[in-house]
Amino acid sequence: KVTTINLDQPATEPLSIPLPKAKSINLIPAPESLIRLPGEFRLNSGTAITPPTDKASGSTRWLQAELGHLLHEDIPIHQAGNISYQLHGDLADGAYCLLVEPDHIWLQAGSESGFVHATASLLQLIPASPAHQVQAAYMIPMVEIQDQPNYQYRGMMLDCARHFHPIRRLKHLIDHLARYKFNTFHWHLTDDEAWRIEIDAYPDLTRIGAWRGPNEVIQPQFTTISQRYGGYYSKQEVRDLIAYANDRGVTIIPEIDIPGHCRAAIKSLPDLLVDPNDESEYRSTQWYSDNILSPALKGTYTFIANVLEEICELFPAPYIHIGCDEVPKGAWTKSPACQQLMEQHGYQDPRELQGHILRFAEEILQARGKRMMGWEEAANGNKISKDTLIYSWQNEEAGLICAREGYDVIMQPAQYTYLDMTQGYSADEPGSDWACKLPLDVVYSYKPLSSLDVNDPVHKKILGIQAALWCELVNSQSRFEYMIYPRLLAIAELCWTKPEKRNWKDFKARLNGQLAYLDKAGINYRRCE
Ligand code: TNX
Repeated sequence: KVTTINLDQPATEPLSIPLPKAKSINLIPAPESLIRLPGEFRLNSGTAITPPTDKASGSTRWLQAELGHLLHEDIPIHQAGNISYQLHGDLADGAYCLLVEPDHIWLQAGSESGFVHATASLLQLIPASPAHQVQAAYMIPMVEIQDQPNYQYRGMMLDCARHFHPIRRLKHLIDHLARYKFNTFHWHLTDDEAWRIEIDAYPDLTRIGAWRGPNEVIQPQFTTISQRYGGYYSKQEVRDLIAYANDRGVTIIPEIDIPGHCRAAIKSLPDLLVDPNDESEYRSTQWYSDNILSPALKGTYTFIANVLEEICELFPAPYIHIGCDEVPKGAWTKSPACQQLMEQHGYQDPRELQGHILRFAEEILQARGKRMMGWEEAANGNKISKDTLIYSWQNEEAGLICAREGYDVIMQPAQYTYLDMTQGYSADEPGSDWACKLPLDVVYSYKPLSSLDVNDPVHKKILGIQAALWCELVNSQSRFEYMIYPRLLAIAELCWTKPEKRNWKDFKARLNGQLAYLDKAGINYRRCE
């Protein structure tokens, strides 16, 4: 069919589709300042981006992908475009201005991250249309926004070991992390139940360790899995995900959890990792009795060095997380080789052996120019340097103690940020509750560091806040979404917005606007009362 276009007539949108009006502005996290002006910018097939500065090239790709998705056509880049990224050297790292005028949108920043944040705000200003409906135009309200983050580190940890999350799901999550101005994805890649990352030196780690069942006993229900299932990430998939996240301003930090939570590695490489003379008896929190690496085995150090070497090479992030949570009492107590190692170094307590392993890992990472990160237990035993960054998870106080000792700290207190905790009070509400029950309003009620005096120098040691989804009980896309949304949005605001600007009622009102978007995206978020 040939269509004749009358060039004398201005292009119009098809009349049958009503134009959605720009309504209230529902940004999450709340920006520092926002002025609404009368007027609107019409986003349609005439929209184009002017050639961006270097620092905005990732943001531009992200914006093109999102707008292309909304309009079902490619957004070109040319000199006469009506969306422009402008470099403003005086804007601090992460800060941005967003100006929407009727005929032009300006995104201004002095840093890559600032451009990403401006893009995130712009995307949130686009009104959500009904699910699966492509519109010919979207009306973006005329605004002037000036904004900057409260915390420099804004993260989410995802456990991909207990259950495997396919790359598609991770990309979708990263889209949302970026949309809500998170800048870090902490990727928990290994645990007792599985090992999820390809390591060239040890193909058995994924050939054996990436698969669960049958007849495997999983905790805490002691149920049996009848089918073999699982999966792992190839190095090529990882590189691709890193690039994808990088365009969206999200750094990916890998976690290889040692010396506890190592059952999958030990079962995969028994010749290397099993000390046949170790008769120690222990039960981990998750009830395993065979999941701790031995500090007295040469193989342990070969393993750590080889794995970390490949991880350092694969991930450009300046940090590598080595776990170090939950090594149970009793480990290493009945091993002649561990006994000997303790005597050799004058250690009084078997738990010092953990520091021994960590110090080795830290040296490897430092030699490759990386900073080590670990859970709060990594600070026990005083063997590692203060250069290691600590994540506190049991409560905020544990993190404050580490900060006072001189560590930089990320706060991830289970009582407020654990998305695996149940979000309601009825018995059929999914999730666990060992730390608390965690409905949305409790998440939002978290007042980080409120126990500290405003002038306490410890404030400077707290780099940020992180949400965490542990996945013992999360084995499907729909459960994954249900546990994450909308609580992630509350944590986004705790990370970004200054405390004096946070207000629960106001947040709830803005959340309604975001829920319309989540509906459109087909996300199975938990409905709020
Ligand atoms: C504690 S938080 C763990 C995880 C569990 C989680 C369940 C932390 C460092 N370790 O191994 O999955 O609780 O909520």
